[in-house]
Amino acid sequence: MSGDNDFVVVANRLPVDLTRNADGSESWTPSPGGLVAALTPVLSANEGCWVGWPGTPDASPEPFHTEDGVLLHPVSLTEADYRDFYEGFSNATLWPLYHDLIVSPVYDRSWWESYRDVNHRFALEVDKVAAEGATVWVQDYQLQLVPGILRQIRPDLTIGFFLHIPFPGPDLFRQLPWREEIVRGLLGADLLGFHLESNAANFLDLLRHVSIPVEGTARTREVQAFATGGDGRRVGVAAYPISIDPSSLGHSDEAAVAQRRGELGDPATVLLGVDRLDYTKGILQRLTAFEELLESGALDAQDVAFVQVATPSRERLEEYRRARSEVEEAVGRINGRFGAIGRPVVHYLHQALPKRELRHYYSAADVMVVTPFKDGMNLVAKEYVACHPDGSGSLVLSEFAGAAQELTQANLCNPFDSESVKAAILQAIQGLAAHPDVMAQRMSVMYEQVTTHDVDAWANAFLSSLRDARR
Ligand code: ADQ
Repeated sequence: MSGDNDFVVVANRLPVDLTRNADGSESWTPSPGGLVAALTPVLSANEGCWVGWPGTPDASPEPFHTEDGVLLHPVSLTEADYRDFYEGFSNATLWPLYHDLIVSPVYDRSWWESYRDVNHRFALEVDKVAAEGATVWVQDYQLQLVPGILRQIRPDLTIGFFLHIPFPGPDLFRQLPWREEIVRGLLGADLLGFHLESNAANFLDLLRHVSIPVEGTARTREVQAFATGGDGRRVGVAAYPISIDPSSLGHSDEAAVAQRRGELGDPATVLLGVDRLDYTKGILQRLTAFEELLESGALDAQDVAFVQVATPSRERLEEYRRARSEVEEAVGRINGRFGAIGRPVVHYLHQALPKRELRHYYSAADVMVVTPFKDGMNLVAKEYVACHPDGSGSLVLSEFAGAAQELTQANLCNPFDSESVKAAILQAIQGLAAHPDVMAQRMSVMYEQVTTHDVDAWANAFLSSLRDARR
């Protein structure tokens, strides 16, 4: 079967969420992510279609066109699919395995069967909408079998795949009982994209380990490596570091910044953390480092405020519930020890903020603290930098975030070592006071990097390699 769309994006989620209202009616809320912003122009220029889950179990809405002329084609997931495919195999097996076992992955055969089944259904939906010879771009770890299934049923398609999270070293990946199926699934693509050269190199090492022929070393898009798919096809492998759409952040002004700082009690220094509440992000460890700085007297609670915004995430999973309760316990303890009535030292929000509001906090923060144990890229670090065109502010960044490869002028730290996190926070605060010109120069270098390597550049680079891959 084939449809009439020349360009199809397939992702676990559609770029809009279906919400069921209290009166039983349904409405769509856009999710304004960078990926959506980057892909919408390509999709609307190419009679494009986005295939994905509408965000509510057991919902089967009809396909519809957005104002930009993009066809949204929903894939229905049952409550059981959500539990086994999404929460189970995607987020309790693959997510911890690909993030270097920060918690232990659970290997459960019934979750794997659900993953395989849901990947099949996604591929069949793509088959319905993709025109003869169309380009299909598959996104992320939830859909790693889709390229292989599509290759079988639709050899006419050009298929790209991009992994948004790290790819682990071969010794870790080999733990996965279904490792061969996943590799075969990925090799159905014409081009496999990773954030970093090291992720691509891990994938190529794995292939060598299982005697799949590989030519070259994956580098940037100019220097791809090639693996050999099951049918002898060449599969390009390269790194395409994702970025942000700086214009989507809007503008902040002095009044908005002054208002946010005033609400915090006008401290000398505002520190900020913004994350999905995920155990990979190192939120507890950064709060503990902050607490130790207060305890030692290196920081004075009168002079500082720490704002931590944490978006609720995957809340039915045990490890996420534990991460949340540990973070909330630490916030309470730190405020109990160092706050005063009406003057907490940590301001904690467990909610998603509108981008406009987030922008004001990014602009108001003197020091952004980004301390994941492992992160594919980390867009928050790039968003903060993009909100400081005048060179103000300072970034504390984990060496284990993909973004550290590009944002080399940040105060880099090792999140596994609390001394290193503390030293980076102090360096940032003291640097702003003692060497403002040097700090401004460093922020400006990073601003230039983020604004010249934006999400459009990322999408164009990947799609141009994908066109070359099928020539
Ligand atoms: P995430 O793990 O979700 O992404 P990140 O890259 O930081 O992490 O992106 C989070 C996005 O959500 C940012 O755009 C941020 O502004 C927004 N966000 C976070 N907390 C928010 C809040 N409280 N309110 C509103 N918005 C909030 C995965 C990978 C990353 C990779 C991206 C893109 O884990 O490593 O960078 O995909 O490939």
